[in-house]
Amino acid sequence: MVENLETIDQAMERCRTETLRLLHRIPPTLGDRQWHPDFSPIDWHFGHIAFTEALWLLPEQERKKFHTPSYQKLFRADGLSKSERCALPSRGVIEQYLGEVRASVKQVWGSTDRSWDRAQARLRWWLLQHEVQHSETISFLSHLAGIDLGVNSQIPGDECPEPVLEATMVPIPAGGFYQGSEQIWAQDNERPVHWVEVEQFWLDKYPVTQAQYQQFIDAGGYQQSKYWTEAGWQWRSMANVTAPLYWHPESNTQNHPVYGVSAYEAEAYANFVGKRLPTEQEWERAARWSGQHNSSTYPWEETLPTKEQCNFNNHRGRTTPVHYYDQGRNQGGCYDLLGNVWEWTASTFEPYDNFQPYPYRGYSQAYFDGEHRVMRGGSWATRSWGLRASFRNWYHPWTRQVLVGFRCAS
Ligand code: AVJ
Ligand code: FE
Repeated sequence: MVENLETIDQAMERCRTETLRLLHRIPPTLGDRQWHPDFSPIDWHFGHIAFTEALWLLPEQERKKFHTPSYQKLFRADGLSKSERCALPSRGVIEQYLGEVRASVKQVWGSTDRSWDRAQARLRWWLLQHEVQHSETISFLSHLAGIDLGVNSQIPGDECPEPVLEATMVPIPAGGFYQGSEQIWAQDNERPVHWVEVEQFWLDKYPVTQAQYQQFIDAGGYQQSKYWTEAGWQWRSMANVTAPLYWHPESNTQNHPVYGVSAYEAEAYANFVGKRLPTEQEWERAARWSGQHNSSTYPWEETLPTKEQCNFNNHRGRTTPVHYYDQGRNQGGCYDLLGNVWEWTASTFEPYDNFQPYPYRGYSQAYFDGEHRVMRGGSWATRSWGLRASFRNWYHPWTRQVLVGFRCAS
C-alpha cells in the first residue's frame, strides 16, 4: 500500500502548485477560445476546478460566496454548452477564484478535526483526481493550440536517433489477478476489486511507434477498407482523415509513440499488422504483473512513479522514445505501460459487478452507454495521482484530441 506515503492535504497542495504552474505557462489570450468543438476553452477548466472544489468541500453558507448565480451557470458541469463557455472572467480573476476557494476550504478544514474521517478523505482524493483530469484536458488542449509545455525536454538520443525499433512482443502467461482497486483514491469505476483469469497472450513490448505507423500510412492503410472495422471505415470516410491528429514525423521522433489517433485508427493499424488491441483485462494484467505477485499497483510494484520510471506530469511536455524508461518495465519487460501516451483498449467502458456510483450518480454511470471505449495507462501530461494500473479513462472511440496511442496484442 502506498496510502501512507503522502497525506491528502499534502497531495492537494502539491497538485494545486502544479495546476498554477500550468496556468502560468498558457498565454491568457489563448484561454478563452474553443480549440475543438467537443471541448470547453482552456480557462473554463481552471474555473470549473475551483467551482467543483467549492461544491464538494464547502458548507452551504460558505459555498454561496463562490457559487454566485452567474458562476453557477458558467462553471457547472451541466450548465451551458461547451461553445457557450467562451465568455469567461479574466485569467487573473480565475486564478484568484482558485485561491479564494482553497483558502476557504482550508479555513473550514482547519477548524474541524477530520483527520480521522474516511468519508471526507475519500471525497478529497476524488476531488484531487478531478483536478488532475481537468489539468490533463488543459494540457492536451494546449498541445492542440501549439503551446509548448516542456520544461526539461532534453532526452539522450534525441539528437542522434537510434535505429528504428522492431515491434517486439512479450508473452504474458495465463493467470489470475485482482482487477480494480479499493484503495482510498480508487474511483467508483475501479471498484470493487475482483478476481480475473486471463489466458496466455502476447503484448507489444512498446507502444506502436511513429516509424511503425508510417508504414501503415505508406502502404495506403487509410485508403483500404479491408483494414478497418465497419464503424471505423464509416468514421474514416466521414472525417476524411489521412494521418494522426498530432503528426509531425521527424527523424528524431521515429521511436516516439504515435498519438492523437482514434480507436478506429488503432484497430485498423492492428489489423494491418495481423494483431488486435488488448482488452482492458489483458492490459491491466500486464501492468500489474510485477515481482512477487500479480496485482501490484504499478508495473514496478508499490512506490509512487518517479521521473526515472515514466514520462508523466508534464516533466517533458512531450512524448519520449518508447524504449527510454527501462526502470518502468513490468515483469515481462513491457515499457511505457504508464505515462508517455494513453493506450486504447478493445473494451467498452462498463461497470464492474456490484458497481456503486461515487461521488454522484452520473460520474461514471452516465458513460456506461455502450458508446465509450476504455483507455489505460496515462500520458506525459498525467500527474502521479492518475497513474496506476487500475485507472480507467474513457472516451468515444473517435476521439483523437487526447494524448492517446496504443499497443497491440495477439
Ligand atoms: C474521465 C477524463 C473523460 O474529463 O470528462 C471530469 C473526467 N468527469 N469531470 C472528463 C471528469 C467530470 C472525464 N474523463
Ligand atoms: Fe469536471
